[in-house]
Amino acid sequence: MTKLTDQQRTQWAIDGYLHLKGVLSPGEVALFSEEIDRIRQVPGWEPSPDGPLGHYAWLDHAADLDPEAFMDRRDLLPYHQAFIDLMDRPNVFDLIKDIMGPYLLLSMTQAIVRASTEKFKGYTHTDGGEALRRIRVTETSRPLAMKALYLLTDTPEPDSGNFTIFPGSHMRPFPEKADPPLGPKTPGAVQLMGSAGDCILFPHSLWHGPGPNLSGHGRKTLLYNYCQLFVRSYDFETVPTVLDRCTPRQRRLVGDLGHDFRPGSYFYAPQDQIEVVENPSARTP
Ligand SMILES: O=C(O)CCC(=O)C(=O)O
Repeated sequence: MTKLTDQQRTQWAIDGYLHLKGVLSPGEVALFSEEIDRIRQVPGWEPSPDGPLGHYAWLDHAADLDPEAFMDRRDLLPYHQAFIDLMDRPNVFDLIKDIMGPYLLLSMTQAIVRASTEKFKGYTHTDGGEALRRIRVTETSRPLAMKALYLLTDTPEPDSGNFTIFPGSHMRPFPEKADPPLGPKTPGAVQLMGSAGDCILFPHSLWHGPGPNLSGHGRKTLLYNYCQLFVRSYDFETVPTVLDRCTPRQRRLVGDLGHDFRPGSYFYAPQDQIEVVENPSARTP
C-alpha cells in the first residue's frame, strides 16, 4: 500500500494540500470528460434555482446544454461504473486512507465545469459549511473531512479556471468577513498550475476555490469528498442505490455497514472495518 512520503506529510501539515501528478491516464480523462458532457443532458442533482444557498434540486438536465457552459452535478455514482471505481482508486485512495485513517466514508461526489467568461471572478470558501470552517485541527491530527479534486482540463497558466488556495489557511483564523471578500486575486492566494489527470488533495478546512477562467474553453473537474465515519455522508440521506455495482470496500465507503441502521451505527465501526477498508477486493459477479 502506498503511503505519504515524509515530504508529502510535511507539505500536508504545513501547506494543507498535495498535488499528485498524472494519476488518471489520458484515456480515463477522455472517458470522464465525455461522461460529464453526457450527464449534462440527463436528469440529476443541479444547483437549486430557488432553494436555500448551496442546495441542489433534481432537474431534467443542466441549465445550459452547451458542453463549454457552467455545470455543477452532484451524486455521480449512478451514471457510470468508472465514477464508482474512482472512489477507491488505489493510487489516490491509499494516500487518502493514510491521511484519514480506516474509519472513513465517501461523503460527496461532484462534477463541475467552469465556463470561460469575463463575468465569473472566482471565489474562496471552505467545505463543510459554516460549522467546519471554524474547526482547525492540529498539524498531527487526522482531518475531519477532505477532498480529492481531479483535473480533467489543463490549467497551465493563471486564469484558466485554476484551483486556487491560501496555503496554510487550514491552520489559522481567516478573515472570512472581510469587505470586499478575500478571493483568488487577494495577495496570498495561489493559483495552482496543473494538467488533466492530476489530483489535488486538501482538507475541507483549507480556504480554496476556483479562479477566473479566461482560457477560451470550459474547465472540468471531478470532486470526491471523504469524511470520518461519524460525520456521515451529505450526498445521500440513506445508503445509495448503487450497492450491487460496488465491491465490499466500496459498499462500506458509501455507508453500508453490513446491517440495518440502529443507534450506535457510524459511532463505533463494524468489527471488520479495517479488514474491509484495507482490501481492494474484486466485485462479486
Ligand atoms: O474548481 C472548482 O470549480 C471548485 C472547486 C472547489 O471550490 C471545491 O472543490 O470546493
